[in-house]
Amino acid sequence: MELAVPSVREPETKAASGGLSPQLLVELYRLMVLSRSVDDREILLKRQQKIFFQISGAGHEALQVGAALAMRPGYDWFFPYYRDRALCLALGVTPTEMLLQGVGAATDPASGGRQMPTHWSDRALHIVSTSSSTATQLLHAVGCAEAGRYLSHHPEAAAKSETDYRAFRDLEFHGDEVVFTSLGEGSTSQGEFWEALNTASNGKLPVVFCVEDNGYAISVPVEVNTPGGNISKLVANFPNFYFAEIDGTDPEACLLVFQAAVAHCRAGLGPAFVHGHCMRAYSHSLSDDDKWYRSAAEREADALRDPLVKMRARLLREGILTEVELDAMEHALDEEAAAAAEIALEAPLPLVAGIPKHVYSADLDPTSSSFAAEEVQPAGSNPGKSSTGKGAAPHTMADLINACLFDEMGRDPRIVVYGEDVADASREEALDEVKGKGGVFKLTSGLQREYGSDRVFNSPLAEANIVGRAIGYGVRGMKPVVEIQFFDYIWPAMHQIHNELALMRWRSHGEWAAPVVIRVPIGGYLTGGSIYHSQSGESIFTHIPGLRVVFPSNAQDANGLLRTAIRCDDPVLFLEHKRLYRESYGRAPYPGPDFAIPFGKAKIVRPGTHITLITYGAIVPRALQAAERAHRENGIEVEVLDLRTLNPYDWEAIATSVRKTSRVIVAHEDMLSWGYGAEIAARIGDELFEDLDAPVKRVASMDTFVAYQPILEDAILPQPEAILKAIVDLRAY
Ligand SMILES: Cc1ncc(C[n+]2csc(CCOP(=O)(O)OP(=O)(O)O)c2C)c(N)n1
Ligand SMILES: [Mg+2]
Repeated sequence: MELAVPSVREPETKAASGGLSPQLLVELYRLMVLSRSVDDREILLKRQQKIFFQISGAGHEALQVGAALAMRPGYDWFFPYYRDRALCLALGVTPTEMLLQGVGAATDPASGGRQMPTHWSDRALHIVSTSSSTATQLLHAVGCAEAGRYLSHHPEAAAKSETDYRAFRDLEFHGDEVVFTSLGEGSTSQGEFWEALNTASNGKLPVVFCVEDNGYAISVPVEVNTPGGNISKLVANFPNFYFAEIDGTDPEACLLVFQAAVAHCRAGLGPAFVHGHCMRAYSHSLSDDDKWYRSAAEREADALRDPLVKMRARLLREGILTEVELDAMEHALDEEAAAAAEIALEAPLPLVAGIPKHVYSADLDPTSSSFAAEEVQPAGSNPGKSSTGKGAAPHTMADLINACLFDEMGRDPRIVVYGEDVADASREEALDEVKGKGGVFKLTSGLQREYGSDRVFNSPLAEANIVGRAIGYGVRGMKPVVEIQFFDYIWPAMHQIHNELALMRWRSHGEWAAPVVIRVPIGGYLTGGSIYHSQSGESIFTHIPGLRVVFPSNAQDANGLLRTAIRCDDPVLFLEHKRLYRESYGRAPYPGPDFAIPFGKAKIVRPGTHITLITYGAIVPRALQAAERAHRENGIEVEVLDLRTLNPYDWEAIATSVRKTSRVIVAHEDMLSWGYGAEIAARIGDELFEDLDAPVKRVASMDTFVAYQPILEDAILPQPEAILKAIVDLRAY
């Protein structure tokens, strides 16, 4: 039974009867029952072992249909969570599409068989791919809202370009668009929940936060997660919000409140926080049984609040539908779900050969010759706007990174730069009299002054916030180039990097991507940098499929590789060695505004015939010192290979050199065990065994953190002497 309700998305004023029109009440019920029918069908399929996981939205339907009908799919934006079946159905996802994901079909439009059921994604409807991680999506929603606002203030940014990632991005935006995001009450314990509220509140962003409070987080009751047991009380003092706490089992109350919440956001007054008390009609998932931890009395009391039971009773009580009509409607919806299941069970399964598809962009290959603009332009031909880093005089790595940011921001209005302390001054009125901060290492100096405070700004002191928001910007086609102040503090963002940023493209089967650049000062040799300002750890990130990792060793490479990172269609972790920022080693003239270096191309920084030394970053100058001494003192000719990018890395260059020398050392600053060199050494042992005359050697730091006292620091980090010793030993092997 289809009941068309043409005006369903128009704000309903209360009818004379004191409520919504009967037609709309029936439509709300239809959507709720359809959602439950699809859940019940999935549960059956799971019990028959035809699908492999099930988690339901049962008990949450009223809240969700209320939210969906207050918003505009394909116009507004949605960052839901796994319970939001009724929301997604009401937005326009079909039962068939949902069950295609259940069976893991090739034709599952949300993920091509990669994600569990209820991990929503629909490009046309603006439902952005979500993960299983609780609360990460809230920061994406915040970044998405910021991007929408930015684009409506800078419509020129929507223009396409033929030359970079923008060629593949059609940008849509509306000045009054609203972003919806939801989570369970237990997930409000996550720091990312609070980080999202902070930024939404501060920026008066049009984000509707919906807390679906069913009283439990798997087996953990609300009072354990939330002091006092009520999240509304805790968030009440955030400025600029519209707040509502409602009975989330009453679809009418929900719709009316969401209409008010959305109106607040559309009017630009700020975000909204809707806290709906719903219930769990079933256990957490089919892997759970709530009889293990809830009393019978509690479960029975909860069952009385089932929104379907209540709404059915109301439709009968008010004479809107008869028992016979309700039975017919419910039966028809059950049939609809059953028919969808039939289609899903017949659907083609994904091909094993397709597994690597969409790990990286298929549109733009950063190793391709289109990035090979290694031609250095004559100095002075591009005056640029930066006060530093231009002209023929040799410049530091810091200067040439700054120059690249200046050039690229001038070229591409989609770039925004933010992070901790990256602005010149958040209080703009001070800019007339102050020099400006521009980053703790001054790498972003002058950018705010040149490009304005909506393109270059300070983030809160929260690393997950920085990366999570960047993902929201990224899925809208913007290019955030964010800074994590020190590699040592990247860890709060690790969840966002690992589970969200790097996965967005693969898990959505190419539908969404967040080609964000994260610049990170890294490394030691600082004399006194100690434990929390000396860390390395690049192999932890090269172990993440979907993330490019770049690690330049000199000013010119840093400039060219950062340009490629910015123009590339994949997320990039751009590691900048702090010790190299202002070294006299590796300075270079300004190479021009289009100088780029493709990823995956190593550089022979010293040719040699006896030993191949593979390295990168701050070990490059140390390896060169050791190689010079080996030449002078021992007559050994070492070929030093600077990898420059770690994912992808240049296997061809490694293999060519090793075939020539038959002896190889891999040297890096990070700890020896499980370090980047372990993978390179293992692959050489595996694929070049026949070419080797000696075992592969590694030089790296000790398996400890870096200590403060310089004597300890020197002993912990690999020094040129240790590299020289390895060279001499290996030659004698
Ligand atoms: C970051 C993270 N930690 C743990 C989990 C495992 N987990 C999945 S759902 C869940 C409970 C969530 O409870 P709540 O936020 O109240 O949402 P509900 O499922 O009740 O709707 C947990 C612990 C996860 N998915 N993500
Ligand atoms: Mg819950």
